[in-house]
Amino acid sequence: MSTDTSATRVVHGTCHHDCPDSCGWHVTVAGEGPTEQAVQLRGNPAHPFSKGELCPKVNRFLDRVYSPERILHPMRRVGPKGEGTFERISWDDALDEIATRFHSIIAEHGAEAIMPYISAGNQGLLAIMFGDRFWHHLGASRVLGALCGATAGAGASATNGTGKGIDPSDMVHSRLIILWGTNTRLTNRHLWPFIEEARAAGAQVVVIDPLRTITADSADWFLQPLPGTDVALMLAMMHVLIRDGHVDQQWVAAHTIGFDDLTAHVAEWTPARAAATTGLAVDDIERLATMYGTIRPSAIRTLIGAEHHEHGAMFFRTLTCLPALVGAWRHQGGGYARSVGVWSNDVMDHAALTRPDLLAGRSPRGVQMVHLARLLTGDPDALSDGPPIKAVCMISVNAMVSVPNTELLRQGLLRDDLFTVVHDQFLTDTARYADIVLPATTHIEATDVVTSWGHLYLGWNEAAIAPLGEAVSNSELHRRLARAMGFTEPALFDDDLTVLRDTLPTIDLDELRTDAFVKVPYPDDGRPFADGGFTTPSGKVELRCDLLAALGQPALPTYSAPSEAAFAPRFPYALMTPKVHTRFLNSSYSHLPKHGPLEGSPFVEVHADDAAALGLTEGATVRVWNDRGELVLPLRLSDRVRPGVVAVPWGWWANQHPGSSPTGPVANSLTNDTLADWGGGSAFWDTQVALAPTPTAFM
Ligand SMILES: Nc1nc2c(c(=O)[nH]1)N[C@H]1C(S)=C(S)[C@@H](COP(=O)(O)OP(=O)(O)OC[C@H]3O[C@@H](n4cnc5c(=O)[nH]c(N)nc54)[C@H](O)[C@@H]3O)O[C@H]1N2
Ligand SMILES: Nc1nc2c(c(=O)[nH]1)N[C@H]1C(S)=C(S)[C@@H](COP(=O)(O)OP(=O)(O)OC[C@H]3O[C@@H](n4cnc5c(=O)[nH]c(N)nc54)[C@H](O)[C@@H]3O)O[C@H]1N2
Ligand code: SF4
Ligand SMILES: [Mo]
Repeated sequence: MSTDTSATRVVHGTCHHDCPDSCGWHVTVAGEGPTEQAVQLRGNPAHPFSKGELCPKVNRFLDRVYSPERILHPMRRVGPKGEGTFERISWDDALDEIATRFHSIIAEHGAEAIMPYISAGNQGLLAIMFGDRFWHHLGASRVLGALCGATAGAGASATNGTGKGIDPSDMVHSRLIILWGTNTRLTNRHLWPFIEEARAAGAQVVVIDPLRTITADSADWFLQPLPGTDVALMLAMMHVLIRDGHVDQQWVAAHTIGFDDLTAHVAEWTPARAAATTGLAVDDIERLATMYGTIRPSAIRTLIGAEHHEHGAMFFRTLTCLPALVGAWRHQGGGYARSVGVWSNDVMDHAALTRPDLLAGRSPRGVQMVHLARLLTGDPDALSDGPPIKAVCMISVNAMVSVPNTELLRQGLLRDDLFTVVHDQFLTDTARYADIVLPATTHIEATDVVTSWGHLYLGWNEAAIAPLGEAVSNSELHRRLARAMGFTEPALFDDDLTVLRDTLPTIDLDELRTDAFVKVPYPDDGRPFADGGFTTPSGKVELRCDLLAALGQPALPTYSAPSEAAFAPRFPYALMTPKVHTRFLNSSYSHLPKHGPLEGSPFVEVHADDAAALGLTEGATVRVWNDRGELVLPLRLSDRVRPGVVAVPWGWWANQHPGSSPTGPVANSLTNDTLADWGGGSAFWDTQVALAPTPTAFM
């Protein structure tokens, strides 16, 4: 757990950010009691995946911990919502006020009028899930779906019955690696050395992305389809694989259902047809399919970005059919590599952590996480049954930056009759709208276990220092809320170590605490599905999925254009709002002085042809708008986007936009909050906008 020298001690930790790499770290702490200070935070060289390296965000993590901007005590809002004026109050007063409001809301509207809103700002098991116990016991609205990951998992599960894929680091054995809708070098940087290792052994690396990312720049071959059109490309690949005899007939016969239906279905998906839909060249589609049909082992790697579409689940459902057709699962380094968090589920007793039994037979109504803006503004389609939302408790989320349709969300958060609680480390754009702001610990101030979605190691995180000020961890917050509400159910008050022991019954926590990480079970030969073993109703890869048909979705992989395309006559440009900054992790860091300013400031990337057609030049001030919102940004001429596609980097808070204020618009002011086809994600990147010059000048 820690190594002591006379002056300092070194404590094991694991990064908590919503990042696939879950790096191991060491915190060096000097002093005791009032003089205690974390003096260094460095990568743990023994960590098998991150190998001692962190990243440009977390190399300066202590700037975050000791930032003068940290919220260190509870606060009550004293000015108008959004203005950001608060007074310091005691924890007792804060909890009293919350409990009083919750009790009166429950008496008048029922507990479903209260909504927890917990995202993955801290991915520790306790941080993200222990609170479920409290919300279950309260009978609050159940939050369905997620801002991240739910659609991808649901799409892959339709085909395979499970979200499981191969261990991404096994791609060292691959000879063809297709990075499909993932920006590895930025978002999953510690995987890149494994890819380079494969490449040194002869692997070819193909990137498929509507944006020419830094990963695309490092690929052997880059394909740039129009956003949201990949399913057409996949169907044409299937067409070529079948036409040219590249299907592994033996594997398909043994481990799939629906091949004949699929064959008939993709007959019309010629490369020429897919070329017209995707904007790719026919020859490139043929070449990609032939490579995929002939090179072994082949791995398709994807992560999250491609799910942010109305047909995001269909992307993942269709993609997972490809390795089955060519029998890619036969080989180590063959198959499909996505989030591997599902492997950790095998060692986790999820029910022991979240205690659904505390619902005590009730089944509170479900509300969609990505529909926060619609829920808070009483949209009857989003809130079809039950009471209006009267209170929201936001934990580990900066919704005003991260959730789609920000301007509608602002209207919701401005409601006088909405009681908003925010628990965070900083006065985020979201916290400004809170009635009560509560101080959160950083990850070096709380013990937890972090499961990873990028590698197979569980990581221990030991509290290295005592909480600063009056900050509390997410688990302690929920214990305090339970006490303030007058609840007596013992499970709401379990201490952290008890909860972790119950959650990870097969893991020796003392050993984990000493070693810092432990690998979750995974087949030794690295071929989890070589001989089938899928968990669909048929036990096979479902090329035809009758469960989907029962949900009203096509049983066979099917391309559909997004509904947002109907706005193209008024809003002709497709808008991407991606993660592009090496010093940002989602909405975190852009406000810190050694992070945000070093990344410049927001801009809109436009292809030279589009800029010329609009009469715009580099640095021009551009209005970017649609019916949801409007941004005014400097134009950057870019060959990273195709004509017809524009990009605004995401992660900036409002006041970092040129000429803006803390209550100004952000990238998500423009984005689409349509629910994905299934799984409960958002169609962030099916967003159409218009562009025009504007006379506004920036200082
Ligand atoms: N336009 C656009 N929008 C997007 C995306 C995109 O690519 N483009 N990406 C989407 C994706 S994939 C995701 S995951 C979401 C992420 O959206 P968020 O979940 O909002 O992002 P984070 O910045 O990771 O974390 C949010 C907050 O958690 C706080 N925090 C950190 N640790 C703790 C803790 O221990 N306790 C508490 N209470 N708070 C803590 C941080 O200070 C931060 O303010 O955004 C989504 N939104
Ligand atoms: N530096 C840094 N690292 C991060 C984060 C961060 O904010 N900053 N965020 C973390 C989080 S929360 C997550 S979820 C992961 C995400 O990890 P990734 O999924 O790798 O990253 P994204 O940038 O969300 O999306 C990947 C790519 O998908 C592309 N894409 C979008 N739509 C389509 C499409 O229709 N077709 C295809 N082929 N590609 C498409 C985008 O252009 C983008 O380049 O990254 C994590 N790592
Ligand atoms: S943000 Fe990601 S890459 Fe950076 S230290 Fe954390 S887990 Fe590692
Ligand atoms: Mo994410």
